[in-house]
Amino acid sequence: MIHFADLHLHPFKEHSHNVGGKVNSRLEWGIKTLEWVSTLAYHDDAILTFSGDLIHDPESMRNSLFVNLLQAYDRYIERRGIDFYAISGNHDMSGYNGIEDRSSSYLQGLSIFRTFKLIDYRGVGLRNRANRIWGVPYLNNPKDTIKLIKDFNKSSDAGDILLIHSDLPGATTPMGIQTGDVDEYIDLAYWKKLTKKYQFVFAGHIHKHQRICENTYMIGAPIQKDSGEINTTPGVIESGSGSKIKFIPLPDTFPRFIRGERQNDSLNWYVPHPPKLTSEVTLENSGGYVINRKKLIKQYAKDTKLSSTKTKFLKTLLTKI
Ligand SMILES: [Mn+2]
Repeated sequence: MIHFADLHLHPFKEHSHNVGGKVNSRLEWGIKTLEWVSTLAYHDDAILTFSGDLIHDPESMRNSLFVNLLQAYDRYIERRGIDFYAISGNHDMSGYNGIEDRSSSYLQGLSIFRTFKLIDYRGVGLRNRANRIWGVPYLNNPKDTIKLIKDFNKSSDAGDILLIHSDLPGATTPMGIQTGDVDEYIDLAYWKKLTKKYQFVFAGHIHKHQRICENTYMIGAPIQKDSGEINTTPGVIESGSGSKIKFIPLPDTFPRFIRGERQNDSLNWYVPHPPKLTSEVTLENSGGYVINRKKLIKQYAKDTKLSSTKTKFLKTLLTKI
């Protein structure tokens, strides 16, 4: 089985650069990632699981995305007969999501495909397997998350698989921030106890691949979604019949974010270095407790090499108010 999450399909404008007359479209790369993932599953044992955030914008879907998604799903998954078990992430749902107050999800629409199984709030049997797979969609209130897993635990068996879209205790974000406990209710010890029945828990939401505890993995994004993920390795998880799993990184033929100026490279997405500040504004050099706005603007203009017209405009804006 191949497990992935957080594809965030979207016609992102930033970095969809035009190189030598050819547009490097980020939506196309997202679709190509879906093709890569489905090809892995096809050569594996034809089962895909998805832990939420297929689409990036929860409110609306661009025309080009709608067509691309349906065609790609049909071509790479439906016609290949790959079973696809999915849950909804916060980006797939347009409103507040609670057990008693459920939001609509884009993924409900994909249920027109024979291979697509939305498993939000339920467990289903896996074809040709003894075990079941259970789905915990993104829930706004962590109390609902606990309630749903406890409910699953009444009928789940040892060795089942759980999909979830949530922060998890002790997880680290792509920017290196530790999320800590998921509010007062879920610390790591509690999480281990709550999910001890499951052979694996595959989570989406945080775009950095990491192991949370013995059975629980944050899968990470299959392709970098923004420059904040510059230091992460995108990819998917492969599980076999045993208890071993393997992380499969996205091939180098796919783009990644790189810090610096664009080199002779039409593939990757370059992110300029932030301007270096030549000096810091302190209480001493800002003119006392009242910050000297003119001095600040002068320093800012120098540091960012701002044009004189823009500097003048900024000065008018910030000193006349
Ligand atoms: Mn998410």
